[in-house]
Amino acid sequence: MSHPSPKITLPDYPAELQADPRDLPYDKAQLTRFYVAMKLARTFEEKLGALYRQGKVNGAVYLGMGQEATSVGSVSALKDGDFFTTVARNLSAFFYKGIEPRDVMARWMGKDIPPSNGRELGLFLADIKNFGIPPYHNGSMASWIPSGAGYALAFKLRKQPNVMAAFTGDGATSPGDFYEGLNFAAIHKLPLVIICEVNQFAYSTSIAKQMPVVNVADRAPAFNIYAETHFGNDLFLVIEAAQRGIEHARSGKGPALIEFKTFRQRGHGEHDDMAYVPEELRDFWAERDPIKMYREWLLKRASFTTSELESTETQVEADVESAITYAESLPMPKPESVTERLFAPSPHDPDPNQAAPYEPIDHPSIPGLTAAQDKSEGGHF
Ligand SMILES: Cc1ncc(C[n+]2csc(CCOP(=O)(O)OP(=O)(O)O)c2C)c(N)n1
Ligand SMILES: [Mg+2]
Repeated sequence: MSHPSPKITLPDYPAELQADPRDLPYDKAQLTRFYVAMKLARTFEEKLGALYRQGKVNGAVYLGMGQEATSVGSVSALKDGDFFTTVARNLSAFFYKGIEPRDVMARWMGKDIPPSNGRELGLFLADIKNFGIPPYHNGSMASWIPSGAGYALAFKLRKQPNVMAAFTGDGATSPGDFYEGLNFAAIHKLPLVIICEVNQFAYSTSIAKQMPVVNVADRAPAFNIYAETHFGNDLFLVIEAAQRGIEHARSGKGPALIEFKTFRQRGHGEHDDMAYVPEELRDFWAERDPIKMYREWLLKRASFTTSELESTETQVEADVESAITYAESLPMPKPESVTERLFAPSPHDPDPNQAAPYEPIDHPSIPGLTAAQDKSEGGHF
């Protein structure tokens, strides 16, 4: 089936990073950390897509290729004790924070490791204690905005100087949860930061077909909140904008909505061939690939050498290969354990050592209908 390309207007984004290294507070180790997180996610996802096609990954696979700068730049602006929630396309944020590739790979393969023991997709990672990632939602689009507002409310009530950063897609700014959550956060001036990754599509629906405004930030006046819009493939622009939004929220002035224009380089999931995405749009964003741009900047402006970057890339590939070997070596969960650990224990759970609270009723006081009383004609409604 052919898909006629709609007429599109391409934005005027440069194909190279603009920052002057002399103005930046980052040493070589930090610049390398940004690169490793982005490159590791890209390499991992390329392999993950291949494993999916080989039938080695359970369920659907969703990738964040093309959005690495928005993820890494935004989480790099968080401080100790801040929380963040991600959706499907923020693997590079996990790697920046130090989550091990082998643990992520084992989850994608449904292996029997904690904390979920094969019970959820690799992308739904949660680890508050080590990484500040709370278990955020049930997969329903934008539900993480009201639950994010809840975490932000907890910070405020505890007088804790932290923020809750919620990554969200462009499509997720249309459902009702987005409005209710942001409205509540705005009224109570909660430290909630929405990092909106506008990757041009929600499934196969383009932005123009699901938003009556051009920018997500154009929705902000409805909540009277702070908002900015930027090109999201320039790592340093992302970092600066995220820092402003995060510090705004931290200072008690209420939520911030930081919008980054970027591109989903793959389909919604790996089952989607993205045939509906015009060639012109793909080419435009391929030239502005965030990792390609950052790599060129490191070489041209930050005095990294090709051999330094190549050895980093070799190491990244080796790390992904060992993650796969490790994940493949792990056992699958035992089938008989399928009903275990579905719910966390509650203080209201009945005590299994006590007698049942109600005895079974052997002689109910309401008698059954006699044949003459029964008008049901044998049927049931
Ligand atoms: C309430 C609800 N409706 C529909 C879906 C199915 N769904 C999952 S992701 C998605 C599109 C998300 O688009 P966007 O927010 O732009 O994020 P992206 O996938 O582009 O990162 C849809 C419609 C859902 N999860 N929840
Ligand atoms: Mg989207």
